Amino acid sequence: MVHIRVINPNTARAMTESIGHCARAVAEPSTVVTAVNPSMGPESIESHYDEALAVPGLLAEIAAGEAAGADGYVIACFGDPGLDAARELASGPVVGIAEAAMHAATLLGRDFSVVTTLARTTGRTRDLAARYGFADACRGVHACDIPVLELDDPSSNARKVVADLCASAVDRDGCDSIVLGCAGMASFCADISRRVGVPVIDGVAVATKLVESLVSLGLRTSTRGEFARPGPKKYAGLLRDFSV
Ligand code: 5HY
Repeated sequence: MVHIRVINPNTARAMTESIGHCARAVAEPSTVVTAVNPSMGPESIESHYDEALAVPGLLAEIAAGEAAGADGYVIACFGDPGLDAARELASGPVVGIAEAAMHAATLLGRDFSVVTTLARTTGRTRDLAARYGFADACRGVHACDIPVLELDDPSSNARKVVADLCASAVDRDGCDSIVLGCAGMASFCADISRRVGVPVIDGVAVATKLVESLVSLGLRTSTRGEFARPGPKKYAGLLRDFSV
């Protein structure tokens, strides 16, 4: 039995439920998926400020996972917030959904395009593509300009808007696959795949399977160097409880 803790780093419970549903849909029957979100932090992550303030809550959920015996973790936010810090804290593997989706895309073709939420997040997506070695493979990053929390609001028509943008991205960029740029788009994946004629990649599903595979292979983050557990240190003020 593998226990995976899927962490939605924002505080939107309904979104966490949807993410958990998508992760369980692809996990092995013997895998236990616990979908959680912090009780502190931003209700959605759409800026560098949001992302920075989401990290303490994310790390608190990693610490809670360690206490609960989790074998591995998925960071279910397309900015992969706090990924390095989470790897220092977790005894099992930690995979971000952007990292997972981009790796999968390059296993399925030469290049990919990303369809994300707000235009202001496209820079972060390009930073991650470069960090993961996919700057050349990332043909385009396209924003649908629908806020994260409106993606599951039927009146926003988000599913159609995102599908249309995926189809036009394939035409404009000539990319081999599409990466969905938000955990809130995970439930759109099957419909859009039927429509656009190229692989459409949801990072929640890929990251869940990657963590499951790494755990079943007995593989975890190397603790020899930069991802070794941080030494004891005092933290003051609001963060006083974050001493490790
Ligand atoms: C996400 N924000 O996946 C990102 C998407 C984005 O709250 N969950 C969020 O717009 O960067």
